[in-house]
Amino acid sequence: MTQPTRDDRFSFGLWTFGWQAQDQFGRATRSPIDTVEAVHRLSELGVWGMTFHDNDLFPFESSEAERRSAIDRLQGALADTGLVIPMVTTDLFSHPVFKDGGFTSNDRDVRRFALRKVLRNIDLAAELGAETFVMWGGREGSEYDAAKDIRAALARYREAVDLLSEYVIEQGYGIRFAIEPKPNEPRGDILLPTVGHALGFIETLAHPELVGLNPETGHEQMAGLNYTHGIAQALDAGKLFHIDLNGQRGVKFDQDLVFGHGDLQNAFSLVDLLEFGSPEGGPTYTGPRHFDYKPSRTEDAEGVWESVRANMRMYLLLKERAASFRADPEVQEALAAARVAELAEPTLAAGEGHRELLADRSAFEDFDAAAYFDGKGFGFVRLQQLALEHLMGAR
Ligand code: ASC
Ligand code: MN
Ligand code: MN
Ligand code: MN
Repeated sequence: MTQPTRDDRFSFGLWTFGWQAQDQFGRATRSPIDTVEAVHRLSELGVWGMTFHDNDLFPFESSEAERRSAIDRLQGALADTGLVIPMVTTDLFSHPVFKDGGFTSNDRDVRRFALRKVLRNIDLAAELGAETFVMWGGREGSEYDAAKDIRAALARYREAVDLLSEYVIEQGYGIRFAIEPKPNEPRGDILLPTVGHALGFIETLAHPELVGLNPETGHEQMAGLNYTHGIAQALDAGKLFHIDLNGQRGVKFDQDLVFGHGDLQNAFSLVDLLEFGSPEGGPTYTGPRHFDYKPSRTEDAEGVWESVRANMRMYLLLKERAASFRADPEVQEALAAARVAELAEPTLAAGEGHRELLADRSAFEDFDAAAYFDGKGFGFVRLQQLALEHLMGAR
């Protein structure tokens, strides 16, 4: 079960294993990886899909012929291996032109250029059969409050997403958009910093049905937030269109570690939610299991592929651990004692409204609130201990 297959729907960004490990303080430690070789390698490892930013596949400065030849080479490799391209995204952050953002640069000419770059890339996404188009606005933000009119920036963001939505509708593309929140880095403060901010923004759009989320594990955790909670709220809103799995250890720079190599407990609860969280104990999310991580700068070429394997193995191991947790009779008993399922029961009885509730003396006048002092504990610690024992393989 811990051997990945296509049915697991694992996908990787071309920029992940392809990262040459240049950072703020040091130059690259690895050679570039050829895209065609990478597709073959991924396929051998049991990977199902690959994703990319336009400029992961061909440089910003490419001529039309160079761009086409990169796309053709990729399509050849896809045809040879059966790998698919479930998601495409646009690089609106690397080139100097985007230093103050793409959709929300103060410079209107840059905003118009950014829109044209994305429209062109949407055509490519459609050509390759991608169903999801991710928008990570890494440069959409500011360092200085006086330098950015945030309300105007949000209006321009909305104008951009509305235009792109109209475009996919008019072209008849089967593409949906997924906004990826991140609180900071590379900007001091990034717009739409968390799942919650992005959910609020989506409701202001002209076509909210076409726009959902691509939450990344580490990005929520950089804000000190519980990623599993964020994913649950995205599911509640019907907005989990795509997912970026990786690892992060606390509130610090974006680590992009292997999935599970950061907050392991949170990774466990996440996999449990995705795979077994429906009321019937089945999956809550059936889209790609996409890894957006970076092989650490210390790794050489073999280490890179080892880290690709590690992401999938962590996911499958956590899926196994979550299944064993759920199957354990002692856990079921602890869940019942903790009354976890009781929360699914509506607070009001069928047909009951405020009048009936006000008339129910047992709900207030006769309710024994004092019983909760020195009694009526929930037993959550015992449940957590059992969860960790399963996570550790001790049960
Ligand atoms: C993306 C995405 C990110 C960023 C980052 C680029 O498309 O999901 O988190 O770009 O990986 O380095
Ligand atoms: Mn990240
Ligand atoms: Mn990401
Ligand atoms: Mn990333």
